[in-house]
Formats: sequence, structure tokens, C-alpha cells
Amino acid sequence: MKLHFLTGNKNKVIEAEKRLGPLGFDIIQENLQPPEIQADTLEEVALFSAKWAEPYAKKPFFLEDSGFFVDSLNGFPGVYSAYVFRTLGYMGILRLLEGVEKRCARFVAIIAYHDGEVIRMFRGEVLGTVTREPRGGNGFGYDPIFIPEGSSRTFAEMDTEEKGRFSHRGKALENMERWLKIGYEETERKGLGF
Ligand code: ITT
Repeated sequence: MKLHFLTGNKNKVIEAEKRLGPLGFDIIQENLQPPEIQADTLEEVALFSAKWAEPYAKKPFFLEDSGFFVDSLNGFPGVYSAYVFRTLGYMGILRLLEGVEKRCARFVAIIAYHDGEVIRMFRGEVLGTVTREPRGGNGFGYDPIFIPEGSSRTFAEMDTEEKGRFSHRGKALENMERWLKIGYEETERKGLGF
């Protein structure tokens, strides 16, 4: 089954392919870029983007809005993660946390999936801590400064498969995959096929 993934971020595509490819989903990256609205939640951003893309995108499609939320910074950079990464980078976050002992943070991913008729949302979240120095050369974005709970290594020290077992994106994809599978089985049961 073909799934069109609307994103300009190749790393997101690689992570989605790693997870959904072996299950028979063919992930096709589409460089259709919805405008990034300013909103208080990732859900609002993802929903706006999916509605905006509806007339242009091939179906079924999904897109994903994600963010990095640092507790001691009251959730910053949160919905502004992409902009803050472009302007301050992860070193900017480390500077803001200089001398700060409480280093809890989380990544959140919201997937908006459009099946041609309706939009469904799937969420994934991972808790962890911010390092004092960047570590590792894999991944993207804030990966070098984030250690998920249950590991002693940063996302940037993991390969794609290992990161996917912990990550917000992995969990959101898993939720979507579970729903797609039920849809698929239901469709098969009714003899409708895809
Ligand atoms: P899109 O084209 O899909 O929008 P993007 O990179 O702009 O790609 P977002 O708008 O969802 O993605 O912004 C999320 C930002 O949060 C992203 O640019 C990274 O800096 C950061 N981020 C999200 N997921 C991450 C991950 O798994 N590892 C590291 N940083 C991540």
C-alpha cells in the first residue's frame, strides 16, 4: 500500500521507511510544504497542514509535526522547535541550560493521516534528559543532546532502528500502523481489498 509522506525532512522519511517498509507500506516522500502556522499546540499545526494540503496531495497521505519540550524552559522550544533549531541550534539549548540541574525533556510527534475522506491524528511521546554536551553523529535536529529514558545513549548515538524503538516518531508511527492494519484487515474481511 502506498503512503504519501508530506515532508521536507529526509530523516523523517528514513525513520518511517524503516518502521513501515517491512510491513508492506511503500513510503513516498512528497515535497509539498504547507505554511507553518503559529499555534499553541502541535495538534493544531498538524491539522491545519493536513487541511491545507488536502486539495493538492495524493491520497492517502500523512504528515507529522514534532517538537522538543524542555521542562526547565517551560516547554521551550516546543512548537517552535524547527525555527529555534535553524536559529540557535542545539548548542543554543545547551547554553540556556547552563548551570541547570533539572534537565528533563520530551519529544512529541503528531501525525495527521488523510485517507481520502477524513483526517485522523496519532500521537507519540518520549521522555528523557538533556545532556551537558552533544554526543553522537547520527540522526538530525536535537538528537545529539537527548537521552531517552531506558537508555544511556543519545538518539545521535543510536542507529535508525534503535532510535525508532524509543522515539516519539516510532510511537506515533506504531499507533498509525496499528490503525491502518485494522483498517486493512476489516477491508480484507469484507473482500474489498485496497
Ligand atoms: P517537515 O517538513 O516535516 O515539517 P521539519 O524538520 O520542519 O520537517 P517539524 O516542522 O516537525 O519538522 O519540526 C520539528 C523540529 O523538531 C525539527 O526540525 C527538529 O529540529 C526537531 N525534531 C523533531 N523530531 C526530532 C527527532 O526525532 N530528533 C531530533 N530533532 C527532532
